[in-house]
Amino acid sequence: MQTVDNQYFHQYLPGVEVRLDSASLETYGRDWTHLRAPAPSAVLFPRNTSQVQEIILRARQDGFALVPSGGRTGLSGGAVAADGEWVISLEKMRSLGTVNPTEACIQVEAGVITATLQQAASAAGLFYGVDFASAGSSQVGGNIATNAGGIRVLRYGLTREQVLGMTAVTGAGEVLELNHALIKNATGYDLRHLLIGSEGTLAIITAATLKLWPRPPLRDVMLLAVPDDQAIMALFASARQAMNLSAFEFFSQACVEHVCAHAGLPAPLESPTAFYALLEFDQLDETGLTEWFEQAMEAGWISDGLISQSDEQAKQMWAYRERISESIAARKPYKNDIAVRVSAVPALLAELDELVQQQYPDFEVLWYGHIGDGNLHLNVLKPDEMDLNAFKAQCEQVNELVFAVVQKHSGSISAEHGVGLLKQPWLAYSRSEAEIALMRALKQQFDPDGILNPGKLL
Ligand code: S2G
Ligand code: ZN
Repeated sequence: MQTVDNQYFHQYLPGVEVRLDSASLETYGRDWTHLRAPAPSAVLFPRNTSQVQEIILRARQDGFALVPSGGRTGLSGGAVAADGEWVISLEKMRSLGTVNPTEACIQVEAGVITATLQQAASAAGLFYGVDFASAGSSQVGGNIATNAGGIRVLRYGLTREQVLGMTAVTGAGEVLELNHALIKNATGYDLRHLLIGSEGTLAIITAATLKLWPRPPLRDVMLLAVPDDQAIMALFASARQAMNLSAFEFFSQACVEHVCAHAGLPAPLESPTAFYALLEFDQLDETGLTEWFEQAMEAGWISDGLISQSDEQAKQMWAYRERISESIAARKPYKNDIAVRVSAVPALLAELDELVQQQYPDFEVLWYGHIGDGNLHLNVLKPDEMDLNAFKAQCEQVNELVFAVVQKHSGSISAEHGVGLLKQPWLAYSRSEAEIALMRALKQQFDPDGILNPGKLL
C-alpha cells in the first residue's frame, strides 16, 4: 500500500482539503466509544459530492479503506478509524436549502448539525421530528447512516421516516440520486431505505431532503413516580389511550441520583422511587388530566407526579432524562441498547432484572430509555478501581445471556445505536443466516472492493 503524504494528495486529489497532523488523526479517528486507539492515515474534508466521488475512486485505485465521519457521536464504534484508513469528514458540507413550505421539506448537506436543521425548521414555523441529547454535535449524514431515533419516535418515527430523498456515493464511486423527494414512487426497490442505517458500509451519504412537520401544539410534560417496572407498561397503555403522546421515557432512581449529582439538580419529586416515567403530550384540559392522574394513582401505577406549568419547567423535567448519558460518561459505562415489541417489554424487564442481579452483583446497573418504542438502555457502570479491559470482558460474557433473552423475544441487540464494531460479534442474535448472507451480497454490489468502513456491522 502506498504511503500517503501531502505530495500524494496534492498530486492525486488536488483541491481536496487534507490533514495529516497527529492531532487531527486522533480527533477524527474516534467516536464516543473507547474501543480502539484512533490511527487513520489521513483526514479528508470534501466540499461537495463530486469530491467525495473522486476520493472513493482514488481510494479504490490505490487500495485505501475509507471511514465516513460526521459528528462522531456514535456509541458503537461505527466511525472509529484504527487501521490506517482515510477518514472522510463531511463537516465542510453543511449547506442548508430553504424550507419548501408547499412540500414541508428542506434539502441539507450531510455535514449540517442536527440542531441547526431543527432551528431552520422552527424559523420557518415547522418542526423537525427527530431529537436526542447529542443533537448539538451530531450531523444529519451520520443520523441517516445510523437511522438515529431519539426521544420522539413514538410520534414522528426514526430518521428513516424523515428522509424523502438522498444523494449518496457508493463504494464503487457511483453517484446515486435516490427518490428525488417524491411522496409516491412505485418503481422498484427503494434503495434509499437500504442506505438508511447502513453505517457508511454501502455508500457515503452527501445530502438529503428531509420531511418537516407542522409545529406541534402546546405540550405538557409529566414526571411520574412508578413503583415497579411492571407498572410502567400498564401506565403506557393507559396514557396512550388518554392523551396524544409524543414521548414516553423511563429511567431508574439510580439514573436520577447520577444526574442530580452531576448537574447539581434537586430531586425531582418528594421521595425516591424505583422508576420514573416522563411523558410529553399535547396539552389536555384540566379535568381530563386530573381524572387520568387519579385513575393511575388508584390503579397503583404511580405514587406521585408532577406536571409542567411552563416551557421552562418542562425543559427542567426533561433534563432528568436527557442528561443521564453525560452524567455517567466518566464511569465508562458498558452500554446495551436493546429493543423488543412493546408488548414484550414487561417480560423482558423481568427476565433481564433477574439476570442482571445474578451476573452483575457488584456492578451498578442503570436502566433508562424510550420504553414507548420498546427500546431499553441497560448501562453497567465500571467500578472505579476495576481495569477497563477486565470490566469490558466481564460485560461481554454477560452479553451472550442478555442477547439470548432478547433473541427469545425476537428483539434487537441494537435498537438505535447501530452495530458498528461493538455489536458486530453478536449480530446473529438478531439477524438470520439468510439475512446476513443477503446483507453481505448487497455489500459486495455497493462496495465491490470492500473499502467502505471495513469491519463495521458485517
Ligand atoms: C439515550 C443516548 C446514548 C446513551 O439517552 O436515549 O440513546 O447513553 C441514549 O445510551
Ligand atoms: Zn436512546
